[in-house]
This record gives sequence, structure tokens and C-alpha cells, in this order.
Amino acid sequence: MKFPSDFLWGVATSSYQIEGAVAEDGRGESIWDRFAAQPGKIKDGSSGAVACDHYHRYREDVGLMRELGVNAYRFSIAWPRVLPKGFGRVNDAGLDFYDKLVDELLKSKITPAVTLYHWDLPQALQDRGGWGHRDTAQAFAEFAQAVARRLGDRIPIWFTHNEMWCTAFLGHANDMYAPGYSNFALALQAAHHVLVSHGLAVPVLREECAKTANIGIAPNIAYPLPATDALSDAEAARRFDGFFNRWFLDPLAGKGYPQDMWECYKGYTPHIEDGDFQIIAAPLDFLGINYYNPDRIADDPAGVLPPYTRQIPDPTLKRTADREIYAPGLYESLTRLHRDYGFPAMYITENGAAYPDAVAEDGGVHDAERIAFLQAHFEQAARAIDAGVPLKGYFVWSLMDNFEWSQGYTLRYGLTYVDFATQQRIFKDSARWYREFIETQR
Ligand code: GCO
Repeated sequence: MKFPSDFLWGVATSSYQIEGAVAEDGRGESIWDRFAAQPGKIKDGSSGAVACDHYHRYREDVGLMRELGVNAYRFSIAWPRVLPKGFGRVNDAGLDFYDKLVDELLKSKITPAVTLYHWDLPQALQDRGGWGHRDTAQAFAEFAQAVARRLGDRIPIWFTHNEMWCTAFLGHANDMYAPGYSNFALALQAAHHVLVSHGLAVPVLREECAKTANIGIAPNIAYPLPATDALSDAEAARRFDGFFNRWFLDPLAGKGYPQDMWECYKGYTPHIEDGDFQIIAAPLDFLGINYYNPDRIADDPAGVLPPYTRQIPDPTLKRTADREIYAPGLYESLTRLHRDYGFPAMYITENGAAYPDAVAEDGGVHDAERIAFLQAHFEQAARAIDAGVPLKGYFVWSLMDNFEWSQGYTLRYGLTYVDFATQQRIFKDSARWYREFIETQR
């Protein structure tokens, strides 16, 4: 496999999953602090209150990245650190942390790639309706401005949102994630306000950042396959593609909401204001994609909610600790997105695997399966570049084990093992493999 010499090889994390220090230096409460405190929401009863204590250990963690040899790092900015009440007064101490982190990265010749929203909405905004209320879209633009004014001279890659589908549906339709609603119409309205917030933030970032800054967004992408060759399942897979992918990508690409899904969502469709689609379709420099697994989809005629589909396990596929493995789905997704949407560039903003990692007698963490997973997906990325996809970088999820949302600390996605009792970081074999792989690409 040979990637372009200027290809970015990175790792990814997010603020709530690694930082801890949830009440330090003026940080306001987030919806994840509130959600995790509710009994039964998090599998192991944990939260991101301490996580990897990255807020205090960021220099050590940048040292891990130097040892890995990565030349890029995707991380997110905790909105409640910057605007504790979601808008209005900027908390300079919150920005100071990211200022120091960015300078540490630049000193190490690691390109900072910032995600503005990776799910930790200020609780104060949720108390005023959260993503279900249009004012939150405006507040997001204010947040983008505050961050860009402080860091815009040094950050060349900006993602406005991470996984809009999760923000909208896991948080508002099936109560799996914060803020924990089960209301499909609210989920579609939240999705719309997230898209509008993206479109309001892009021109603000263009205004406040260095002219060299590149701006995009990082959706998670489903690769839906019909469960059988029945027409009803093929149509179900198409609906699932609309539900997960096209509902977000079409408006971002200036096509508005897909008609087939608008009809499927009859009775649940969101309120849209004049001009919204022009706002949402702000020109972008790239599209990120978070890809993990395929989705085998069957029609669900008894389904009570759109898109009236069921996800069916595929026993022929190997699994990680929590997902089915289908590496060609990465190639298929990249080439399809390039063909259907044609953004100027693309990044793999997340790809990785959780396995039941443990420290062996010899003190190492031997994760041969994760190495095989990464090797297989890197091959598909190389294949996509050969097929003409303008892929510019790959961020492995994750630099280190961290708080895996409703799964707490029960799923380890890191290249680095974290002993959460001592905060010791231990490179897994996959970290050494990644370092050697990157060296072969230099
Ligand atoms: C996501 C999020 C990450 C997860 C990772 C593993 O894709 O769900 O962006 O925060 O931790 O994907 O599930």
C-alpha cells in the first residue's frame, strides 16, 4: 500500500470522552454530565468526570502521538468550557486549555484538526430546548466564533459537527444518548437545527480563521446491504440509506431533503424556515466520514416508526467487541460518496475497533485482531484513492481507551491501553504496528 506523501496519518478523540476535569476552570455542565448521572443510562454506571484525565495530562498524551509518529490529531472542543451557559460570556480559562494543547501539537509538528461539536452541549442550552430549539443553532455560530477568534490562526482543519445522525436520533429518538428523548419528530427537528447550525458556523469560521483553513463536517456513514434479495429488503436498505446518510448529505450538498424520505417521514417532518437550505449548503472544502461497520437491513412492515426497517445480524461476518467487520464497506462508502456528492476532498475521520484488551503477563497488550482490522481498512482506503477518491487523511479511533458513551469504559477502542485506576498509558501492539506502518509511508 502506498499513500500520497502528504497524506495525514492521525488519531482521533473527543472532549467528553477523554478530558475529565468537568468542573474545572469555569467549565459549565454538559448534557452528558447530566445524562450519565441518571441511573441506568451508562452500562457500568460511569461518566466522563475523570475519563483519561487528559485535561491535566495533555502534554504526556501529545508525547504519545509523537511516539506514534502521527502528523495529525483530531480532537473536539468542549462547548461548556468556552461558553459555560452556551452563549454570552466567554470563559477564557476554557480556551486557554485548547490554546496550550494546540501549541503543544504544533511544537510536535502534529496538525490540529478540530471538531467543534462532539455531543457535549451545554446543559444551560438544553434547559432552553437544546437542538429542538432554533436558538441553539445561533448559539453554535457564537461558539464557533469564540473558538475561531482564539485558535483560528493555528488550526488548518475544522469539522463543525461529529455524527449528526447520532446527535439527532440517538439523543432524541431512542433515548440511547444525551439528552435522552424518544420522540421521532423532535429528532428530525433537532437534525434540522444541527444542519442549520453547521451552515451558520461555516461563514463565521471563514471570517475568523486564517484564509488557509479548510472547513468540513464529519458524519457517520452507514453501508446498508439488503438482508435478502427480496424487493422489500432492497427498498428497506434504500430507506435506511436515506435515514442515515442522504437526509444529511443531500442538504449539505445543496440538494435539500431527499423527497423519498420526506414522504416516508409524513407526520414527523421538521419545521423549515425560508433560506434554511441555502444556509445549510455553505460550500465546504471536504467531507469527513466515520466508518465502522456494515448494516444488513430488512423491511419491517410491522414497524411503528420510520424508516420501517430492521437491522439483521450477519453471522458470516467476523465481529469486534461490538460491531460486524466488513472492510470493503469503507471502499464502497468512499467511492459512492465521491460519486454522488463530489466534495473537493475527503477524510476518514474515524475508523477503529474495540476488543477485550488486557495487560498480559509480559506487560504488553497483544491486540493482533485490531492490527488485522486496521490493515484491512487501510487497504480499502488505498483502493479508494486508486479509484480516484480525493482522500487526504485517516484518523484512527482512538488514540487511547476512553469513555465510550452509554457503554462507559467497557469498550476499549484505543491504540493505547489506559489503566483507569492509575491513568497509566500502555502502547498496545497495534500502536507499534501503526508507528511502523506510518514510517513505511514516509
Ligand atoms: C462515534 C463517536 C465516537 C465513538 C467511536 C466508537 O463514532 O460514535 O464519534 O465518539 O467513541 O465511534 O464507537
